[in-house]
Parts: sequence; C-alpha cells; structure tokens
Amino acid sequence: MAANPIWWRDGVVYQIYPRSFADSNGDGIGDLGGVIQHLDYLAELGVEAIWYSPFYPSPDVDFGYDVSNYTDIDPKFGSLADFDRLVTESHQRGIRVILDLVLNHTSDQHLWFQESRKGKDNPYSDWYIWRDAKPDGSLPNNWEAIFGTPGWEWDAKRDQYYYHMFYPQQPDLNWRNPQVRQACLDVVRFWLDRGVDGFRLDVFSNFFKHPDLPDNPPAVGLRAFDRQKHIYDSNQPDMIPLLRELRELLDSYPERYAVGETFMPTPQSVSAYTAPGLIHAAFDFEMLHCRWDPECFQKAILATEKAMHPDSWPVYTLNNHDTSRTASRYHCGNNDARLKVAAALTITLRGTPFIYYGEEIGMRNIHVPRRFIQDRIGEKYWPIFDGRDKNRSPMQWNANSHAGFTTGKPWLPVHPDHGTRNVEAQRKDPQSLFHFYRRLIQLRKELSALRGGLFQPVTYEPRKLLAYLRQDSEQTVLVVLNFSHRPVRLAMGGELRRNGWVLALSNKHDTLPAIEKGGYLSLQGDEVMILTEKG
Ligand code: ISL
Ligand code: CA
Repeated sequence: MAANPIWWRDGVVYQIYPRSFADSNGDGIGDLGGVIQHLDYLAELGVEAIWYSPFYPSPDVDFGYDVSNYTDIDPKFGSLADFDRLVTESHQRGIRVILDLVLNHTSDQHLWFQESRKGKDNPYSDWYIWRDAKPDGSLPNNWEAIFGTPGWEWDAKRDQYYYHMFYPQQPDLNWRNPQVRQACLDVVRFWLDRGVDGFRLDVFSNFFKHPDLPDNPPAVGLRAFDRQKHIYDSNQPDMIPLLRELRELLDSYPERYAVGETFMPTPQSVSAYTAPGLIHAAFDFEMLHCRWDPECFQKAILATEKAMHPDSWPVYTLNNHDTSRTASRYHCGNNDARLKVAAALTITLRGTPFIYYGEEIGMRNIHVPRRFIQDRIGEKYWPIFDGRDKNRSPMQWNANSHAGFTTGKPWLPVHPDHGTRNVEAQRKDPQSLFHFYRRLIQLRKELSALRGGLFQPVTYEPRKLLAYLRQDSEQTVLVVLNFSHRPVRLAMGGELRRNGWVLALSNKHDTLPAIEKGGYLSLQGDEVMILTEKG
C-alpha cells in the first residue's frame, strides 16, 4: 500500500515572484490579478502549491522583503479581496497557497518601528534591538550586515543604535520580547484563518541573537560580513522552542506546512530545525552551489540524506529569487538539453522539488546595465556582484512586446529571447522543456516510489553520469541522468540485474533500447532515462 498522500511531500512547489509574473493593469508590475489569470497554466503544469514572494505593503527597499504591514496586501499587487479570490481559485484547481513570512525584520516604515524609535518609554520601545553607543562613541559590537554596511544604524531621534542584518531600512525584531513573539504568531494565525496552506519563513534562523550581543570572532572572507564567524547573530538555541510552538499552531489546522529559509545553512543545522515536532522542512541550498557535475550533486544529495532525521523531509531546488537562473549558471547558451537533466534531477529526488517561475521554459538571466540596476546590493557590490535583477525578469508568456507580461512598461526588461522562448511557443512544441517538466511532474504523480520512496545511489561518473533508485514497498524506479553531451553507458550489473525494466520517460528514446551484451544500458548525450521494474 502506498502511504497516504501528503501534498507538501508528494507535489511540486512553484515559486512566484509576484512583481514579475503577470501584470493585469498595465502599470508594469505583476499583481495578484495577473496570477489569477494564469492559474490554469499552473494547473496544466501540474504543480501542487505556489509559494509567493512577499506581496504585503512594502516601500520596496528590498522589493517586498521589507514589510510595513504583515496583514494586508500592497495596493500595487491588489487587495485582501483579490487575495481571497486567489486562494479560492487556487483551491478550486487543487493548488495550495504558501506565503512568505518575513519575521526577522520589518521595514523601518512599519508602525512598530515608527513607534519604537519615538523613545524609550514608548509601548513598542523594546520591539527592536536598540543599544547605546559604547562610552567611546563606537558601535555596540562588531556585527556586520550582509548588505554591505555595519549591522548598527544610528537613530538620532532615539539617540541609540538599532541592529539590522540586512539593509538599514530593515531593522531586526527583538524576538526575546514576548509581545513580539505574540504579535508574530498572531500574523501566522491571521493568514491561516484566511485559508493559507503554508509558509516559507524568511531567514528564520536569525530571529534570535545572543542576549549579551558579544563580538563575533574573526574569519577569512571577502566582504566585511564574511570576515566574521556568525555565531552570536544567528542560530541561537532559542529558535527550537519557538519552532515547536509554531508547529503546534500549524498543527491546530489541517495539513498546514512550513519550510524555513535557513541563513548560511549546513545540512546539520537544517536537520536540527526539521527534527520531529519542529518545522516540516528547511532549505539547505547544497545543490545551488554545485557545478555541472554529477559528483557534486551526488555529494550534496548524500549530505542532505545523511544529515536529515529519518522522519524529516528534504527540499531540493536549483533556483530562487536570489540566485542565477539554471540555464545561465550552467552556460547552456540557447540549448535546453541540459535543463531537461536538471529538471529530472530536481523532480525525482527524495524531497519536495521547488521550481522558480520561468525555469519550466528555461528562462535565462537578463543583462541589466549598471545604471538600470534596481536591486540595491547590485549597486553596492558592482562589478563583483551585479545584484538579483537578472533572475527576476518578467515571465515570458508569448512573443508579443514585453512578452505578454504587461501592456505598460515592465519594471525590469524582458529577456530579448522572448520572441522564441515563451510559454505559448513551448506549449505548441511537444519536445519543449515545458512539456518535459509537465511529463516529469505527471510521472511523480503516477509513481509512488518517486514521491515517498527511499533514495538509493547506484553510481556516478564524474562529469558524465548519475544513477539512483527510488524504492517503496510497491515499486522500484531507476533514474539515469547523462550530464554530458556525449553518449554514456551504465553497467546494469548486480542490483540492477532484475526481471526487466520498462521505460517510463526519456527525452531521447520512445522505447527502451536493448541492454547491450555485457549488460550495458546506453544513453545518448544529455539523456534522461526513468525506468520502472516490469510488473
Ligand atoms: O540574496 C542574497 C545575497 O545575494 C542572500 O544572501 C540573501 O540575503 C539571504 O539568502 C537571505 O535571503 C532572504 O532574506 C533577505 C531578502 O533580501 C532575500 O530576498 C530573501 O530570500 C532579507 O529579507
Ligand atoms: Ca500591475
């Protein structure tokens, strides 16, 4: 018997960056109305859930990750009524809704901070991390912010410093204050009551800082931020009881889910945060740092498999709104062959696949000249790092001007390849990346072993081949991925010498090629082969 279905374990999660998905009113910025117009497309792709990057009111210093009100929708994206419609229409199509909760910090425009900075006797006074300057006038400690400034910002009104891990306009909340804890859990409850199915927790492992705020010890690194070990400004033990409390809250509603964005994760920290009774999952991003080499992916997968508690469930992704598009990272030019291998890898592992919008049609990074950079860290670190605009470009729906994303002027340029690379064109082409994604997602729905089964490595050959089994009590699935453009062979010995295999999916063959003399299975360049045991 296959285990009971669990949506967040079995299905594929699709990440939407709302500014860039679809604009319904011509102001050049994507919105909830635009998403609703395309829900049928997402149902066709077969995704189980959508994670939305933030669409709460925000002054957009960090494009939505600086929230000025946790319980409303920014007018540029729509209204709470649009949101309710989005939830209803999603649920009608069997699609769950995952919201991004940014609770490590607020915007400096949030009412809580506006009040807090008024003075030490304000009711919100202790909602943020305020400290006096040292007697010599220097900063309270040596903590650095990751976005290129010291972690402390002087506030003349309050005559004190406040701490921020990101931009100065993103002051960190003081999670040690029980009122903050209560207020944030109330935010969670607000959205649960509105029908939200799950949450992605932005940099949750930073919520607590060491109560004494000691200096971080030095480390070797490029940026000031990297030149210290972040042992006092993140990963404090206080997070564990909070996650337990959050989990209890989630479990008081049916089938709710939380996936954490672990800041500077290791498989070990991810495993600690996802132990039974804590959150369901957390990103470890191991695969994001892999070069195009099976050896690297195999290591990343095994590190995750080894660290995770047996009852915990990994998540796997190759992208998000902070990182390069897969095609650009792996230098695919205009060729999508490799992207099919990448897709098969993410969708057939023992974990929930997260797919960033546009990956299913192979969107590439855009080039943003320096003077047009919108992402402030891109300005700050240019030319070492040109920011994250490149992987946030408008979704390419069709070959029309602005790729069918907007009738106005898009907030970021659309990729010049949208004339040929777009949803409309790929829908018409049965060999397209889009249809390959769709077939993979469908296969995951059909084969129980691909959803809940164990992961068992078979073999890998550096730069060439990765093969693994997925197994449950009902079936065995063999996944073979050719990472090279040249043919490769897999020795079908030992474990693999079974009754026989049936081809479930390939991008190069319609039927299973004969196993050659000596027991070799041959794959063409860039081939994905997914085989099931003959029943
Ligand atoms: O994007 C990064 C640097 O280019 C990462 O270091 C990123 O800051 C880190 O992964 C935390 O990310 C999350 O919180 C940030 C926000 O800017 C990111 O978009 C979000 O994913 C602050 O809220
Ligand atoms: Ca709009």
